Amino acid sequence: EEDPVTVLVTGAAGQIGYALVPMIARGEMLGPNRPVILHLLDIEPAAEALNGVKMELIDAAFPLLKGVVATTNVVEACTDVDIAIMVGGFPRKDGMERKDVMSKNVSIYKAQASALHYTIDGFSQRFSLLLPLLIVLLVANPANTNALILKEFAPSIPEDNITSLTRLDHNRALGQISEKLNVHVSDVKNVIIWGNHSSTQYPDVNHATVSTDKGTKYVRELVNNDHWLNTEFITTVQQRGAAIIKARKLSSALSAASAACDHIRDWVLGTPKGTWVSMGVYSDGSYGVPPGLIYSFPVTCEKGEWSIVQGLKIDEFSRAKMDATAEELIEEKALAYSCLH
Ligand code: NAX
Repeated sequence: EEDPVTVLVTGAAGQIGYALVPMIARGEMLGPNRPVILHLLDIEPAAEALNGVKMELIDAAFPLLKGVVATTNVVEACTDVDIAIMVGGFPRKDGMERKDVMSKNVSIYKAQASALHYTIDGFSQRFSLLLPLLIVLLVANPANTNALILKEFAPSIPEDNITSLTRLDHNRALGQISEKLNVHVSDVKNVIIWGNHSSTQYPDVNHATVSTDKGTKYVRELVNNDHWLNTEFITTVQQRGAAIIKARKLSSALSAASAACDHIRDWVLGTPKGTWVSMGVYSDGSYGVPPGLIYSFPVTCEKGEWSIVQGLKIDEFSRAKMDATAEELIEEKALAYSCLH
């Protein structure tokens, strides 16, 4: 049997957590042969609910689940973790200023970064694990900027090991194309989400393809409606989160959990040949994106390492949208840093 992997889920008593933990325990994230130990973290007011989640995990009798730690202690939760999925955060409430929400989340991610930072030492003795060092996925909003704060305060975690979730947006874009063309979603690939996980994100289909009986075709050629692709398609993907809230009176949860599994699975086990996915990663200046931001790029992954897909042609329309979402991230970063002082 393979070595177990320890996965931390923060905000585990919340709605995404509730959808995510059974997926992990069933092997949907790391495959059907990989045992997992779950560390579930939430805050004191949610302690009882968190314990209920633990009870249900036990009751589900998942064969791959080798242990569950449910705690409100950040240090206990972070100890000996291989994969950290950060879903816990402070939501924006009616009448709250953006700065107040940012300030709450900055202090949460500063504290959790420190806890993760101090557990890293323990990893030097561990050699037979799937992953050589902790990897982190930031889901809680503002996801890109929370990831940047975490990177800042966890200097023992290499910057390449800290990413944020835009896979939900990526999957939403695949879904819209599949619906439009009436093709299987698994035949659509290589859409891109550039930038921030917010309404300024740029869903780009210029390089996206569909596998058909007659070979691989470009999405632009098959849709044959540039106006739709340049307007309604983009806004539908950008506004999808709001549309779900309107319909469900609750924000996306099962699709967010599924996207988090996809993100980690592809990162750890690799992207299929010829396929890329979108991930929020630390910018190295590729495509003229300012370095020092966590920005969503097209990436391929192999053996637990991602690399940004290079050499894609960027037209003027795309350039403007990529720059606008970078601008927003620069502003968010400044706001986050102003909360630190
Ligand atoms: P919920 O409010 O249902 O759950 C959040 C949980 O986090 C709660 O149980 C809360 O007690 C806990 N929490 C708060 N502070 C904490 C702390 N300091 N440490 C540990 N736990 C803490 O929200 P849910 O719908 O599950 O969404 C979670 C986060 O994901 C939100 O920030 C949301 O905005 C974000 N999202 C991000 C997405 C993405 O694609 N990146 C999409 C879905 C989602 O909107």
